[in-house]
Amino acid sequence: MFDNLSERLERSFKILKGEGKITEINVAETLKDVRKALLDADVNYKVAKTFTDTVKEKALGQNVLTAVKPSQLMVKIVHDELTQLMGGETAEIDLEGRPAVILMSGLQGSGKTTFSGKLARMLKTKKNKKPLLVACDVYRPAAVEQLRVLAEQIGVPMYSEPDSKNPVKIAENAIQEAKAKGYDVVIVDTAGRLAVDEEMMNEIAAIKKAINPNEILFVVDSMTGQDAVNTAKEFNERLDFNGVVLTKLDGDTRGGAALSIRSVVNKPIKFVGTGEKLDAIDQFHPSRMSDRILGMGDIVSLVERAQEQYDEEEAKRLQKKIAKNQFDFNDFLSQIAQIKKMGNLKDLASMIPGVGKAIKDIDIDDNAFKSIEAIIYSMTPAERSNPALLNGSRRQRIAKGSGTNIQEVNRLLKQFDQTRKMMKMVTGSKMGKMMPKMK
Ligand SMILES: Nc1nc2c(ncn2[C@@H]2O[C@H](COP(=O)(O)OP(=O)(O)O)[C@@H](O)[C@H]2O)c(=O)[nH]1
Ligand SMILES: [Mg+2]
Repeated sequence: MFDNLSERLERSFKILKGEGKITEINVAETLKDVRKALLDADVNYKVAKTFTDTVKEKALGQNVLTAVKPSQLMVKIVHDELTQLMGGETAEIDLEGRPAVILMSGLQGSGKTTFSGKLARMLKTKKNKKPLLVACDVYRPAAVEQLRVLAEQIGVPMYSEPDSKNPVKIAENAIQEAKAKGYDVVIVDTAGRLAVDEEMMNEIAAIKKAINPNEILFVVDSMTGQDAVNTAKEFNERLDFNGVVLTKLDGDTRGGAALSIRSVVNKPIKFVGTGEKLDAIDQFHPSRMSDRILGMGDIVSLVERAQEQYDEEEAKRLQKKIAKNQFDFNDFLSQIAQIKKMGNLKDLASMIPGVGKAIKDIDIDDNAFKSIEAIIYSMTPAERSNPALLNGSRRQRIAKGSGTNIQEVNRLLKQFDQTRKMMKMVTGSKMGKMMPKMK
């Protein structure tokens, strides 16, 4: 996501490269480019104009006081303004009350049901909550079934009333059930229509009135660009929702919705969805998002995700082995398993500054590890724990057994050797403790 916008912005800043200072003229030129980049990314026209006006004012105002290069200064100002544009601070959701009630709203296909499942999972695993999922989409039996499957996957109970056609009543009953059984967050999934219509609005407004939720989240598909902003406006006028969930940011969305919604409806983006899997949910952090847009990567999110997935015990065990230089191929295998657990590799790699663009057109997936795994599996247990045994004839045998060739085996052994050396070097450093490096 945002690849195009990132590239365009980077090019705009180049105008200032080599310029000794910021002037009316070079700023105007840069910002004309920035504005075009924003418009092409589907940012609302007014939002783009206000944005560049503010940046201009700040850039010209700061010039006298600072010693940094104009291009660096511009990146900093644009970064800070993008962050402001997206709301500045991270917005939390309100989970007060027993139970706290969260109501989903949005068009059909925006990702409400999927997000309900993701949120329930996140609250359960990260906040130690006991959520109850509620199926209020009474028009499509398949929708209830979809929620049931998600609920089962994450081990969270679901409330539904197969014979009822009254979503208001279902929502009310679900809250009674939650009170009786001690669930502390009730997540109400509702029906959507393909376009905003009166009936849908009346229905969700009636649910709102009946259950008085802590949070109404408006779920919107970021791929719909300007339409996302318009739909947000209509829902907000009617429901006065509390926050926005931007889904499908993993697709090739141009990013305009993420950049415009906050300032058009004046409601914060609280979460983003970045995939179909249930762990593809991130809290929205405006500052990190601008890091990402400006190609600074998103190291903090990367580290957080790695921390979440990385097995502490396993890490400690590895630490010890590395320190004693006993890291072997069994450990290498378990490293690979850990990395695979962290999810889509390309997605992870793209959060590292500078890497995102470089790997844009390269396919990385779990298959990247296939031949490595095949080679290691073809080793005997003795060879795995003592790589020094691997002489020429053993290497030949392994190449044959794994369906690779001797070059690949040699390459892996060399990489393994380097990894070992590198690991020894980073041992003790913070990053090394958390996520031992692997090639
Ligand atoms: N790639 C991607 N697909 C998503 C995401 N969120 C939802 N989807 C998909 O979008 C489709 C519609 O989602 P659904 O939750 O059924 O939408 P609803 O009609 O609003 O309940 C499904 O195929 C989901 O798998 C996301 O963040 N990324
Ligand atoms: Mg649904």
